[in-house]
Amino acid sequence: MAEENELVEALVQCQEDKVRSLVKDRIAAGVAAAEIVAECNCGMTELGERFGRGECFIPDLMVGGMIMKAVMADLGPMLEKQETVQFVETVVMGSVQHDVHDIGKDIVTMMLRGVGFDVIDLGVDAPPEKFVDAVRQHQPAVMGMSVLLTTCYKSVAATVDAVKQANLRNNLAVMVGGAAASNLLAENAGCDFYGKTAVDAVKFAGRVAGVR
Ligand code: B12
Repeated sequence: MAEENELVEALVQCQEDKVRSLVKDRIAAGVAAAEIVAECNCGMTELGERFGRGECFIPDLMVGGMIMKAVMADLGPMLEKQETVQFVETVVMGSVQHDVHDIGKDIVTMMLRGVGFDVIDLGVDAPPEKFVDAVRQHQPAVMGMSVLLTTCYKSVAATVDAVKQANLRNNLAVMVGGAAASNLLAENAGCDFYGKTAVDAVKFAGRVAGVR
């Protein structure tokens, strides 16, 4: 197997020790954290595809998720420590209602904090009212939603609608991402931006804050 696929395959096979040792090698070799995250993401996507084909089961996804969290703990200092410009802007971030996937949302949160945003993390399964309350209280420049389940499309639309109903949509940039998100979802649900990766989230928030 080619060296660049070893990490992906180790993650798919849920080999925690091997994954962490390969990640440590990459960190030592100076590979950027975002690149390591992207490689791990390929492994998680492949794990999900195997689950979709009935080749592995929920416990495998859970173990994969736990390994990914351990990797994030190893990468944390790199994700959180970049050339920091202290922004004054706030971002409200959460996984939408009925969705408990949090790994991608946490990576986005860490990377935004890394470039100086104040991120209010609403956690997982966050109902529209929780987003509305946070936007009202913290007046963020950006609201970000993470969605991994296609069954949660309506949660994305309901969250944007609730924010509009509360008259909080003006001056708020809304972004959506996660494995189930797309440009089409963003458009249909009334979001301003769809981002494929955490780096896209950081670039969009930076543009909104007027720094990129
Ligand atoms: C691990 C995992 C789990 C774990 C989650 C652990 C955790 N703490 O998060 C557990 C076991 C809990 C789980 C449960 C379920 N899961 Co699951 N899971 C996965 C898996 C394999 C990996 C997800 C992951 O962490 N990826 C790695 C992270 C880094 O990627 P990411 O979240 O996409 O984030 C990146 C980008 O998308 C982006 N991003 C993320 N959020 C945002 C937000 C913004 C604003 C922006 C700009 C960018 C952005 O940045 C990140 C880094 O670049 C996926 C497969 C996949 N393709 O995603 C299935 C998957 C999402 N799960 C799936 C399913 C079906 C389920 C269950 C319904 C299974 C069941 N029968 O119970 C439950 C649902 C639970 C619920 N109510 O939410 C399906 C969804 C299918 C669909 N079309 O809806 C998938 C796609 C697997 C599959 N192919 O069938 N799951």
